[in-house]
Amino acid sequence: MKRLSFLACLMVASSPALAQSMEAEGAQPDAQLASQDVQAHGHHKKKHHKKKHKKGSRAPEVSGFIQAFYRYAFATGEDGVVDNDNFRVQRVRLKFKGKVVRKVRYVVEVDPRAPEVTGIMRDAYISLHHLPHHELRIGQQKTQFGYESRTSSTRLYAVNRSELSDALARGVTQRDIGLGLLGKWPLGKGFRLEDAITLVNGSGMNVQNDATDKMSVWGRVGARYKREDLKIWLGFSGGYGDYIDTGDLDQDPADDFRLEFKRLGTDLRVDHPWFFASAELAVGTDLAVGESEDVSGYYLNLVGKTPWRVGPIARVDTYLDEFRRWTFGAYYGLADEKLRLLLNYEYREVFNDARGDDKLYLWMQARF
Ligand SMILES: [Ca+2]
Ligand SMILES: [Ca+2]
Ligand SMILES: [Ca+2]
Repeated sequence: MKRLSFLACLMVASSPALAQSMEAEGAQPDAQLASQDVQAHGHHKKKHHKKKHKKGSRAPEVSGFIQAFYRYAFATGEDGVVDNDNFRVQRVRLKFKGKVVRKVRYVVEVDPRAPEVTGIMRDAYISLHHLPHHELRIGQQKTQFGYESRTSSTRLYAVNRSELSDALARGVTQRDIGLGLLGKWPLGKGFRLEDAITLVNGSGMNVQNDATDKMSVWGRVGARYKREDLKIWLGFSGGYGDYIDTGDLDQDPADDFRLEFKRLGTDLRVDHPWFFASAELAVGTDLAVGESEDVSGYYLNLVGKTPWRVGPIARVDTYLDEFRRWTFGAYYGLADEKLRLLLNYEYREVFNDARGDDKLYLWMQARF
């Protein structure tokens, strides 16, 4: 123990500047909040248990959330068939993160509710903070494209992610295995440059072998402007890679085929004391069995703010001309709050080329 602390002293003494920049900025809003909480709680005990606290700083920080909803389906479609109303635990996450040694941290996140074993492990990466303003992630992580797909569901105002997020802003799954380099550069005068790139297998979350001989690349470059209570983000994203599409028969490899994709996207976000607005557009091509198909989609999302932490929600999201959904409703609790409620009515104007069954959601989230 003595030897360890001696070594630590030596390391810190030999690079005071590095030691100061040790607490690199968390790349995820969630991570920031969680560490702020821990710091706030830890503060009171600091004086009395200084030694204990120091030792405990290597202990994992545990956080997580539960999201549950009640859903009612309306028979507004033309097929005369409608889903039963149901209760659902939409997501449960347990997150462990912490420091290994100086400038080396880790994140492990699990979803114990996942119906399939390949859905249980979510984030699982080691992060290195040796480069200025950057974090290098090694392991399973979200691929970087656009705004919504990179963002934790805990911060969104819709029960269901946009079709753009699900169908255009990612490969097989939202997370994949590989390398990620994520940076935030303060430029002065309220501007910040944001850059992020991920190089992954492309075969999907928790798939340890790559089914194709190509890696997939997802990246985004953008800027944030901040003045008093106003924040504006603008970003441009791209994606390129391939994967094995399982075709119509999920369990039968006979109809599997290789799909090569290209994506370009832009995202705009405004956060103001009176409202939050976000919009994304993504276009691209899918190339499979010698045929090329153009794909595109967009969403516009507007959230009103009031002094009572409640407000209205409106969103439209599309995919080609085969999908158009309007989401109207209300919320209690802003994006970073622990207790949040959502009321979402989904008017499924076009769902698989036809009028869909509308859905009503009453949703609740507790974060801990
Ligand atoms: Ca129906
Ligand atoms: Ca691949
Ligand atoms: Ca198949």
